[in-house]
Amino acid sequence: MDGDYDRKNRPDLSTYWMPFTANRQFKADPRLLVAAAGMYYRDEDGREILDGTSGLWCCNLGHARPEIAEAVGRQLMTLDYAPSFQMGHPIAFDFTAALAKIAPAGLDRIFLTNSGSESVDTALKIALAYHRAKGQGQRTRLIGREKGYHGVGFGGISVGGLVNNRKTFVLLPGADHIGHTHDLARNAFSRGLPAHGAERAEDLEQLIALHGAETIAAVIVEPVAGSAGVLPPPVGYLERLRAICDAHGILLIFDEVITGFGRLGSPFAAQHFGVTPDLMTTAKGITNGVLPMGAVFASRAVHDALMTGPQGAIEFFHGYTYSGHPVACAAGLATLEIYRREGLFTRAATLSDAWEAAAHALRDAPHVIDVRNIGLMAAVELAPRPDAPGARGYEVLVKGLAAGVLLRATGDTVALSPPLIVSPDEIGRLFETLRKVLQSIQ
Ligand code: PXG
Ligand code: PLP
Repeated sequence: MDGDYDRKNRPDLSTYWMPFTANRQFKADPRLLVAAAGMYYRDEDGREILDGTSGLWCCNLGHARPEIAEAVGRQLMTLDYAPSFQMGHPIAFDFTAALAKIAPAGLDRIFLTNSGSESVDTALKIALAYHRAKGQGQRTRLIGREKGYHGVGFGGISVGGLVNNRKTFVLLPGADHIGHTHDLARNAFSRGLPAHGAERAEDLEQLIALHGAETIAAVIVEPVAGSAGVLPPPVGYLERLRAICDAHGILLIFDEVITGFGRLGSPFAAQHFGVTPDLMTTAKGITNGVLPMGAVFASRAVHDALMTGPQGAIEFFHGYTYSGHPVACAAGLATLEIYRREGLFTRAATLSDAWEAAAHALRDAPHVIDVRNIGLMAAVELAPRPDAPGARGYEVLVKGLAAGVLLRATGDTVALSPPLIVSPDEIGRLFETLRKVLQSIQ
């Protein structure tokens, strides 16, 4: 691991307004990562920290991959930036062609963005444009799900279902939500997909009865809810959502920002579950997290519906300065090549039995009220302290770092999603360390 950070030179922390962070608490007692390689981060004190979360669910190949660094360096010196509006450059086409090869059947028309949030807002806008192009411009309603996370754009928070991300802001008119599928009473300690809850998909029928299908443009769900604390879909649930959308002409969007790029043992969750959406949003693992990049995969039917009007007309008034950024495309191409060469799209499937066993071994650890797992994702849900919800989760994060593992805490749920290169030994160490941390806290 490179890096010659000296703690004595710690920067002034005051100018950086940090995202989704308790800024004052952090700056009083900061946690700084200064280098990374393979499965490990290094902190300010030179200690190695096992990456139990792929950074923020994005570094699926582990850290400091030389092939990616070399591809990025080469691209920077060949074509560092070029505009993508009414202009093109080859590597963006190469990259979408490579993405199309691993895409779910038929989802091979690909719009490039720079993040999951941008992918979500792009997909929602495509859905609206699609219906308008089909003469159904009254379909403007966008449906999300309780506990959903779809990034932080105004579209994404409108269909999102996490109250803290919504309540401060104004939201898109007409957005509505189906119910979440978190059901501890019936499903606690399920291994893989929970048995109960497919009937929650019928919430969509209720919204259709309430609003009229002819007002609804799209439904967006994460195939496995990630930020909410790893909620795999109940058996039969996604199939039912697909069927209801089909029956009513509603587009189905899978938000695969976390589940994409091998997390479940297939390139995408759509393939893992055998359910194909009309639009699919991705980011994160698309470049192994090393440069910002996102992609929206659209079906030919959706794409082709917009390819109308005069030849010289711009079909979709949307795009980002950095859509198809050549350097991010170079990182993405190198990333896809490593997934392919090392068989990492299916590695989560190979490891998932061992992963499941290690996760569920925590069933009897202190404070644990649920363990959930699928592919190489898991969550350990803790009973909240009656007076301080979230405090236990935060303490696990801090004590986990001190014990040498990076975990993710959302509220009192601890989430794990290591790089797909994780070894069986490291899986054991992740969960054993978590057990010791749980034993050490109140
Ligand atoms: N959709 C989904 C399903 C996501 O998980 C986004 C959209 C937004 O992506 P960007 O690239 O704009 O952040 C995400 C991102 C967490 C956590 O705490 C989850 C995400 C990001 C940061 C933290 O679990 N997911
Ligand atoms: N704001 C201003 C003033 C701009 O000129 C632009 C892009 O040209 C944007 C916002 C959007 O930036 P981006 O394309 O990077 O999303």
